Amino acid sequence: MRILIVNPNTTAAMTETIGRAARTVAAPGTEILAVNPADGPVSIEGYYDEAFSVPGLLAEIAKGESLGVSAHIIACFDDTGLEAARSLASAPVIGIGEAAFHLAAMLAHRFAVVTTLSRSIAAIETNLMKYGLAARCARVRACEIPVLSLDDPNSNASEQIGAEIERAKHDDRAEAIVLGCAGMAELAARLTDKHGLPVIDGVASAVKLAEAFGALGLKTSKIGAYAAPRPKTYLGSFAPFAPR
Ligand code: 5HY
Repeated sequence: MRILIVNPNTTAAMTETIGRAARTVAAPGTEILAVNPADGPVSIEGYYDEAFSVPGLLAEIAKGESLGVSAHIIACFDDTGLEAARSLASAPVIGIGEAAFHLAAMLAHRFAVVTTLSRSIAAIETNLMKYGLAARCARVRACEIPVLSLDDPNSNASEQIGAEIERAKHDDRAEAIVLGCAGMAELAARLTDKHGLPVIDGVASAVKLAEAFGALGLKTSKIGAYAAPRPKTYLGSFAPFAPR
């Protein structure tokens, strides 16, 4: 099967990290296509960045559909543009945030999230409510490292995230941790070993869920919320996005 993973920000180095993490867990015979839009924010930190990442994301999803991929993954922890992508695509669309939340809820009574900046917390809390999992998440924490500083050796990211993990264990009674950024994907195994609880990365979670949907022959329901958009005219620079 072939899985398209879209990093909705425009930083190619982060897309490579995401692709590497996905290929590490992909089953033999699963091909990973990791892409990012050419236009849009270099990182997504809050609602404004998120809004400007969605058109580029949807353009990549449309390309994946024309390639006939078996599934799409949105590799931004805010699950940016998830519902629009599900309306556009026939193949399943998995957000790394939703994927990680569900795995955490099946491994622990209470979990916590450690994301990048505090400004990203609100969107994650809103998604937890939307997915019906807010009651299982003790707290969404931030390590206060900007998205593009995660792979800077001087950012001390692993230690900073680790400190929040220890606070979540002791103060929030968290029994599992969800890493709240696609750029943290390669830290999960080391943090699990170091902190003695499941530390879950959404990229790997989404890849295995995509494979499961493929194996089960399950696709997005197109008879309700995610029905194809009604054909209509879009004016101006968005004309190419018009539903036909
Ligand atoms: C992400 N931003 O996974 C989110 C994480 C965040 O560019 N990729 C980004 O901090 O909201």
